[in-house]
Amino acid sequence: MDDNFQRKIKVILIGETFSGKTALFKTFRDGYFSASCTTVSVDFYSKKEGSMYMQVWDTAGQERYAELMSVYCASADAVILCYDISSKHTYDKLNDWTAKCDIPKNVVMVLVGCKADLKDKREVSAAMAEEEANLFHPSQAQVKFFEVSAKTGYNVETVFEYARLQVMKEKGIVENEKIHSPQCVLL
Ligand SMILES: Nc1nc2c(ncn2[C@@H]2O[C@H](COP(=O)(O)OP(=O)(O)OP(=O)(O)O)[C@@H](O)[C@H]2O)c(=O)[nH]1
Ligand SMILES: [Mg+2]
Repeated sequence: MDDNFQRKIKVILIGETFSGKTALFKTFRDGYFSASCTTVSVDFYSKKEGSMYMQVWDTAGQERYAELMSVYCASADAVILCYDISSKHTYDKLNDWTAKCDIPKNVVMVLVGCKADLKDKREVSAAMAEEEANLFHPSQAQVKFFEVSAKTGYNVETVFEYARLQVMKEKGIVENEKIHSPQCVLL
């Protein structure tokens, strides 16, 4: 393989405003939780993972940016669909977001209940989200469900690692190219 060639995985975060997308994005990027303001349009982050670049797009959840979502999602390898476990409203809006986004049929999708630390304010049960997760996929393919907390770091790495490995699996990409090397056979 050409050493200069780097494969890229595009992961996009979508969901209602205030659901916790930017906090999740920033905890993954920085390794710690910090205050976030509402996102304007989109933000990017690229991280090298093994032989790949994972490009994470943090989109704006405000209605006024909705028109751009189809453009952002068109080339997505993975979509992380976010809601806030303490806000039923953000869960109920998920279908609107998937409809607006024109998500590729073969996308890897992950359903993420953000702010898992706010258990005492919970409005969405994990059991319901897990049961309904596949319904959000454009081809009703499997949608893995996680609850995460950007504040405590709970499951943050797990979500992105799952998305990365699942995309690699779907695309038939092997992490270590040496696996393709011919075996040396001693005769
Ligand atoms: N307790 C707690 N608060 C969180 C967590 N994640 C985000 N928040 C808070 O929830 C609010 C909204 O978070 P954002 O990440 O900015 O939400 P967003 O989905 O990016 O919103 P838009 O950019 O408007 O689409 C902020 O006040 C965050 O500090 C979390 O894991 N736990
Ligand atoms: Mg944001």
